[in-house]
Amino acid sequence: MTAKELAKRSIEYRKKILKYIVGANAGHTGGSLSCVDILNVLYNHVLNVNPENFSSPDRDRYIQSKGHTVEALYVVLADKGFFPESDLETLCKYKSNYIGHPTKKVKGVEQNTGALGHGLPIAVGNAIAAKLDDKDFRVFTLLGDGELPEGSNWEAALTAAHYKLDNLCAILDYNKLQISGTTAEVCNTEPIDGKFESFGWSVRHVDGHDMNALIRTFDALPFTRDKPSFIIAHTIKGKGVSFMEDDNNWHYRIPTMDEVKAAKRELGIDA
Ligand SMILES: Cc1ncc(C[n+]2csc(CCOP(=O)(O)OP(=O)(O)O)c2C)c(N)n1
Repeated sequence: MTAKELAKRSIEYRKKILKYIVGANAGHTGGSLSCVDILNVLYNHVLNVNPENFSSPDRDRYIQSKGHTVEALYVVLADKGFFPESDLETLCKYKSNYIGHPTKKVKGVEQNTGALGHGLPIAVGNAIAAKLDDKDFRVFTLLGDGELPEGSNWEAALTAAHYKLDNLCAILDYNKLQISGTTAEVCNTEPIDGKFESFGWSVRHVDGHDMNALIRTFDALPFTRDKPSFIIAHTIKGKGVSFMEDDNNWHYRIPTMDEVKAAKRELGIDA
């Protein structure tokens, strides 16, 4: 898929994220719009994973550590054919498997997440397993900048470098906001690049909404032989809808029908 095609796909994904969040009357709107371009490029350009090979031990692994933005993951997995999109009409409804955080009951989901700070340690374990089994699959995990203070991340970061996990890539959805304020106010982790470099990772920055830049960055993996790779993807919470962008009220807020119409107009889709 070309960068232009990917960009078009992201508009569709954004529209669907809003649709299913409104249908569920639940969901993490801002954070899903923040990370969906990264998921788009991962699933449509990078990952060797699809509904047919999902039970193969050789598939690539994607673990969404910032599990609360599961709506972005669901719309991408539905688009890739892991389950019928109509399943998402049950999102957050009684007895549905499509709950508000990733669960392995949903095909395509590698790991249950949502309690922040678990994705990177699990990804490290998967990457070590690949090395031990002499397998070529790669492991990717998406972290939020608000979850970085979790101590488990730093233990995992040390371990990844120690075991020279160049089959591992962690991507940071660096939108500078978390649940109750800016990440800098709540618990400052800056300088993030310097910290990961000092822990033995190879780090690059990228615009997390620029398809060409994301493609180039993922194509360059691993950035350094024998080192795990860390991508700081600069993003905007609520990206694509001007009145949601960089406004943390949208961390967990459901748009009204009028707001959905306005959002769709902005996205260039008939309301
Ligand atoms: C262990 C744990 N502590 C607290 C929470 C509550 N929580 C849910 S989302 C969130 C903020 C996460 O911020 P970030 O990862 O930056 O997500 P984004 O702003 O991109 O949505 C927090 C603290 C949680 N899910 N898990």
